[in-house]
Amino acid sequence: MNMQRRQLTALALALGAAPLQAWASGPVKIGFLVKQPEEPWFQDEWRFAEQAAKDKGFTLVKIGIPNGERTLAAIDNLAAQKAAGFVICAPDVKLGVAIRRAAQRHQLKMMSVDDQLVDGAGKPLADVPHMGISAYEIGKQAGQGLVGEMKARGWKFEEVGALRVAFDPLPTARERTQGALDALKAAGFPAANVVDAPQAKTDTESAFNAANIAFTKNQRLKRWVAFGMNDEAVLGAVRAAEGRGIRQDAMIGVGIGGSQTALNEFAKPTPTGFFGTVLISPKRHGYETAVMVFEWATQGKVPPLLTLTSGALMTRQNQAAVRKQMGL
Ligand code: FCA
Repeated sequence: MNMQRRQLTALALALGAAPLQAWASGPVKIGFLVKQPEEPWFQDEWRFAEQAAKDKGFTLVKIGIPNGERTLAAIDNLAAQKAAGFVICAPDVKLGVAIRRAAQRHQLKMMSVDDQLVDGAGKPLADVPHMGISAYEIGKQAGQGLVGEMKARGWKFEEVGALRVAFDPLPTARERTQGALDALKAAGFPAANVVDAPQAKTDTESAFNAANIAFTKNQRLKRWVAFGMNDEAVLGAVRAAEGRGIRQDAMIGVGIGGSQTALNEFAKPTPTGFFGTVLISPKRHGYETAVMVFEWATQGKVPPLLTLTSGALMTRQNQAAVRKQMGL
């Protein structure tokens, strides 16, 4: 190789190794992809991610990804815009390998939020940094909330039905409801009174439909508690119960989330069967993940592989104090 060629080769290598960002003009772009942009939780996450973008000086690209096709298209779109990376809550965690492959192909930094991606065998993609909730613990807190209120009302466990609004294909959903169930059982609640209501999708309407079927099949029980993966699940159960004349005095629902879905219920002039929720932090999930991907792309700071966040039981009564504690 002559001198000139050697120099050219060295130059090419140096350019190839430069961060992608060197090629792009303008501020760094970070994507934030969520499966259900209409859900208040995800709107809150986006809002806090926007805050991070403002504070750190990057541009946030928000994309709703309701299905697999849209997910892969969104990643291509980010690459075409010369984004540096993205945060993702996928519509189906089993898309994990395809999503990771797409990110690698485009050399995009990627981190998952809320729902941890899995491989073909259902094993978490442990090499993809993830921030999620401590699902089982938070589920337990929901269950303990139900137990506490049943006791406060002097309900006999034997006369109460426990509706588990279930979305078992999603590991975090399964762990959350398992935690709630275990808390009920630990308090002496009879396993025979637990009724499953599997929802087809993770929205209020699907939970409503699932709960309706379960109530129809179990008309002997006149008092109910309800729990599920999020506030939307529990709200669906509460609305279905109301439709059958099971009102606030005969229903205790405790959700998970604490976003607008729950706050709207607490703001109603008369209490509904939506007794409480375990407040989790869209601020941490939105703000911190966006910053982590930004710093990874620009400073090479790799995010922790697994961050699990905690929650706090919030009711109509203590909502202001609990939200404040969580920095909301
Ligand atoms: C999942 C749920 C959301 C929220 C989030 C933390 O993605 O679908 O409702 O609970 O986890």
